[in-house]
Amino acid sequence: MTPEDGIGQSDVDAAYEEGAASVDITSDNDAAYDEGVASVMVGDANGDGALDVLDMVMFIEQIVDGGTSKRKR
Ligand SMILES: [Ca+2]
Repeated sequence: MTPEDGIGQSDVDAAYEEGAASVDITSDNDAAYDEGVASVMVGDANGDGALDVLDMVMFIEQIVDGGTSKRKR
C-alpha cells in the first residue's frame, strides 16, 4: 500500500520514536532521584550518602548529649 501523502508507516514510526524520546521523563529518573535525595538527605548524619544504623547511632548520641555537640556557641 502506497499512502497518498507519501508518508509511510516507517515515517510514522520514526516520528513516534522521536516524539517519545523528546518527552521521555524516565530516562534520567535515577539521576534526578539521586539529586533530590542528596538535597534532602537530612538523615545522613555522617555524610556517607546512605541512611543506616550508623546514622541512627549518631542521632542517638546527639539526643543523649542534648544536641549540644552540634551547636556552635
Ligand atoms: Ca550515613
